[in-house]
Amino acid sequence: MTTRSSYSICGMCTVRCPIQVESENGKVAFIRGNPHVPAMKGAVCPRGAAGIALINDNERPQTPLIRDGARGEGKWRKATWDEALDYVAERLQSIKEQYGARALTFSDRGGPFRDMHRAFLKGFGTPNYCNHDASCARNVQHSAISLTGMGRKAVSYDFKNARHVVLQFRNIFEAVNVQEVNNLMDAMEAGGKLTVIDVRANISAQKATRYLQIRPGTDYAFNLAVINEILTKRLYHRDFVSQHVSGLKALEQFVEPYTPEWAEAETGISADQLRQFVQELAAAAPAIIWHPGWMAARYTDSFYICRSIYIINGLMGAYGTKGGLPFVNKPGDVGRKGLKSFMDLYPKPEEKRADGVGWKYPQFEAGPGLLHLMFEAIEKADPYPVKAYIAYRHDPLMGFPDQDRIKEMWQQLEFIVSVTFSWSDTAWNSDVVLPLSPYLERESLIIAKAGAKPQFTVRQRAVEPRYDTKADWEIISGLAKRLDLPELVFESAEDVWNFQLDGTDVSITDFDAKGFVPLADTAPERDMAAFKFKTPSGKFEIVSSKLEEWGLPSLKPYESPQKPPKGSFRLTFGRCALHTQGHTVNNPALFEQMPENTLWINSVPASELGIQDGDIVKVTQEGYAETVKAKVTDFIHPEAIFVIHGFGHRLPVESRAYGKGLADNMFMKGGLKIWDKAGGAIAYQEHFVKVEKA
Ligand SMILES: Nc1nc2c(c(=O)[nH]1)N[C@H]1C(S)=C(S)[C@@H](COP(=O)(O)OP(=O)(O)OC[C@H]3O[C@@H](n4cnc5c(=O)[nH]c(N)nc54)[C@H](O)[C@@H]3O)O[C@H]1N2
Ligand SMILES: Nc1nc2c(c(=O)[nH]1)N[C@H]1C(S)=C(S)[C@@H](COP(=O)(O)OP(=O)(O)OC[C@H]3O[C@@H](n4cnc5c(=O)[nH]c(N)nc54)[C@H](O)[C@@H]3O)O[C@H]1N2
Ligand code: SF4
Ligand SMILES: [Mo]
Repeated sequence: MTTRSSYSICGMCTVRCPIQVESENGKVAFIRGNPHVPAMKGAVCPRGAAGIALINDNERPQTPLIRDGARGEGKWRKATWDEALDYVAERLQSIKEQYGARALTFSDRGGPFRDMHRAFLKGFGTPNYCNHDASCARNVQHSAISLTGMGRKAVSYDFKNARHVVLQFRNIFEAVNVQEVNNLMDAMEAGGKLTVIDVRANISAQKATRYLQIRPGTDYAFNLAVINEILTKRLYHRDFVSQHVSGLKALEQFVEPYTPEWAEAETGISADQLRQFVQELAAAAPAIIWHPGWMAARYTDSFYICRSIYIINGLMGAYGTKGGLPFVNKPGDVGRKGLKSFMDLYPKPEEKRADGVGWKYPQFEAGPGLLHLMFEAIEKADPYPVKAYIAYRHDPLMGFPDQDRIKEMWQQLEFIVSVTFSWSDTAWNSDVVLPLSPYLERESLIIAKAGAKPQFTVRQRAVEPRYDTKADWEIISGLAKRLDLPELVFESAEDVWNFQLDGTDVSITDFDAKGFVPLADTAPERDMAAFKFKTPSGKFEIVSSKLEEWGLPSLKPYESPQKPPKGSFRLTFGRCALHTQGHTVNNPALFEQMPENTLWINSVPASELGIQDGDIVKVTQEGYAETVKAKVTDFIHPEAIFVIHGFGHRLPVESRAYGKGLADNMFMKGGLKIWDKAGGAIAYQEHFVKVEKA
């Protein structure tokens, strides 16, 4: 028997936990958390363990496929890699000749593995790279920038040493990050407090020291009243605020009307509870973390909710603090060189982005654009025609609202390619499917991880591909070779890694010991007294000159959300520990553990509608209907219903997932137009649905 142990990075979700993989005779035998990373405690989550089932899934694309029938009809011709890559390169080249390089757009799942494919786009000559983030954390990112001049990942969360953690639309025990969960549990064992503010009592709420059930859409009201209480009782961190915060006076004036009593009527959370909570929070400060949210693409005021959260962290002095939000270090911060970037091989394309981001919308970061605006540009050929689209590890037909509208917009695309390891609605509606090897069967680029001690980490290939699939670098190399970009053509993963490590004093054998290479022995101390935020004033800017310049208020008055009409509910959604987004429902192991979602509905409206726990209910919106099993509970706000996202698959190739559960994304008609104009993200929870007994 040949056994092998390799270090890898889990790819079942975007947390990307460090793992160690044991294989026997070329098959994966065991996956554990990387034992050299203490906070992993040797564990992976249930999805991480299902990486083996992903390999064994015979219902994933197994060879390159070229569309034979109409788009979406599901008629495919199997192709060799040479044939498929020749075909893709030829189509991209001819579109480039006819419309220019800018006629190619591309979206991916964000994250650290993008350097090579973004370089490919730059080399090709298009500015139109997008990521998924308009459907996820864009509001968090833009709100962080507006206050600190730095992105959301410039700080980390020191859960282990926190004395009070607040989760507001953040369900850490189900939307899992293994290290964060372990650290938070350690903190709670040491007496740290956890407050959960949510529309329903999720698993995090069940573990919390305090659960505050909030009326959906009113989080901003609650937070403004918290700020009011902090300021009127002078509970803020004097040193931090006097040294680093500007705009306190304006904030004081602004929150004056937003008293705890006022908020009670909006949110349903009593003024007493709010006051007690704020007292406790202030007592634990500065070792507090009020998490700014992750999937914060929910309301048209989500950007301002995120800002209010960051402001509270600032008032509590949590920035740069142990047990709070310490700043992370990059290789340069510890005197080391970062990875050599493929992106630097090519000049920046001069064209403006088709989605208007960075020029028509100067308030948004141009880098990843906004995909919903890109789709609009595609449909209208405004400001110019965009004719080819590569969806790379991305399923916008499930991840963005109003699938029918998107398909209509895509009719203007002459060519759609999907690069994926599982079937998805997007792959099904593409012209070519290029099957990516699952993460245990492929290497990836080395990544630089910022942190207290920055490090380089590698994903090694644990086993050879079971089917005719390829690694990212192989696919990009294959296209680069055909499109005259020789700098991006590599013969082996080692060559790719050696390119990246060039000049860093790290060599690829240095990863053999632990799977990662720390770039510093100790975390450097940061002198907070001398610290400058990256805003124009160097302060944490509550009043942002930049926002005002763009015509956006720094402090936006609260607007009460619409109440659902009788018999209707606000559609809310989220994640569970057993699935990742839309792509694991058909995974044999995870499907078995959770084959369908249920619809959470409060027992009072349920009884008015004659709905009992376990009944099948019909959910409708503008003539569209699906059925699903009801979970009748007291633990959800009566105005909301809730489902786990990712279910309701309708692809015949996915025999297990087919027809199981409800697809929340199908109940968001017109949703591409409903987005947060200050934060950029889609507002997914501004939709109402009718529920009745089926
Ligand atoms: N297991 C698992 N883990 C994951 C993922 C996964 O798919 N599965 N995906 C990863 C990704 S991409 C992301 S973005 C993160 C998401 O991580 P989170 O944002 O933490 O996860 P969600 O479950 O989307 O939402 C959190 C909570 O928001 C609540 N909520 C809904 N509406 C409101 C509201 O109006 N107010 C308040 N206060 N709460 C509300 C929901 O009930 C839910 O409990 O998870 C990551 N981790
Ligand atoms: N209605 C509604 N819409 C939502 C959400 C919601 O809760 N409700 N959630 C939003 C959120 S938070 C996000 S992040 C987006 C997610 O939207 P997507 O990013 O589209 O979600 P995934 O299902 O993770 O899609 C990734 C695709 O990439 C493929 N893939 C290939 N290789 C890999 C790999 O190594 N790792 C992973 N993970 N995938 C790979 C998968 O097979 C899958 O088809 O959707 C958003 N949209
Ligand atoms: S949280 Fe789970 S699925 Fe996500 S990367 Fe970590 S082990 Fe994998
Ligand atoms: Mo996300």
